[in-house]
Amino acid sequence: MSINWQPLVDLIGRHERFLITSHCRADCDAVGSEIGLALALELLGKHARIVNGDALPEHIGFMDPDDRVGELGTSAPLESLRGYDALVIVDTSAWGQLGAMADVVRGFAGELVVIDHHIESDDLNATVFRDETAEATGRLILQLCEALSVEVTPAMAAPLFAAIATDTGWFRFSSVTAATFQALAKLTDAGAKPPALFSQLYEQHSLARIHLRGRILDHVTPECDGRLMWTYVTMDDFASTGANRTDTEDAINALLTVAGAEAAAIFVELESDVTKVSLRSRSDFDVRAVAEQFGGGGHRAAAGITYRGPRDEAQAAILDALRAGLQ
Ligand SMILES: [Mn+2]
Repeated sequence: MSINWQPLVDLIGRHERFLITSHCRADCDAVGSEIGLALALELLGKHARIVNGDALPEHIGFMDPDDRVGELGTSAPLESLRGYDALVIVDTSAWGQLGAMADVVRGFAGELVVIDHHIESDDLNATVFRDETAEATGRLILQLCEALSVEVTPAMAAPLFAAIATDTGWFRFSSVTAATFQALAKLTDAGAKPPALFSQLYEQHSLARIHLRGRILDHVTPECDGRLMWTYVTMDDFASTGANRTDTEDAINALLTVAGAEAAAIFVELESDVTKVSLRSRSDFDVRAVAEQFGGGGHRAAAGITYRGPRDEAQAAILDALRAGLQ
């Protein structure tokens, strides 16, 4: 599927002042798409401003070296958002993900545009440019640049490369196609530096995170003849390593590197009676179905549960459901 960009090219030609936003808890695809689009509009002589509903997460601050991403209510007061001709929403089409920007979108008097690659979508009353087959919104912004005949600068190439790199897990997800690498080749030609971006994205962890990872790996236990791998983190693991909650992110994927593992689970003890559970599958096994039994949700291959109860209770109940599902 490919998008006909001409209506957006025409819309951009008609207007001068553009607001750009994305989902809260921005990731590299969100902010990379915002910055790439803002710089493209500026090369066309337009005014572009990025405002999100919350602050840019600290760990991706490197994506915004010129401090372009504003936060509604702090660096971007509500009254300063008047007088824009168009508001472009990138990398989401969900009211619930816009945070405080949802009210700005609802009350916006100018043209509303969505550029997105997600299947799940609300009607934002916008002109929508969507390609669910695209691995990242960043690649759609690159397509738009081509439609606009804007030459990609190094300042655009780096965030767009990071956008595609992170939404594909550094080019290893099933969403990756030849078009992914064609886009990456263009961005590398335009000045993106893959080794430096890899280091910024994946090699900036704290020592505490590595120590926590050690605990997590030490606790890995096989079930169902090795088809299921599970592990846990206790409040004491956090305290004794000095790691924080976000340091458990991505750890579960290490469990799926064991040969024969089809599914994985991690039980994170946040409080004595709150356990955060993440589930992954790399087979046909549907972990969302298990998550939904406990009030959680997600996707077939990645799902989560916030379990109101002690960790041992969560483990007993959810491991039972996983064993039953893997029979
Ligand atoms: Mn995305």
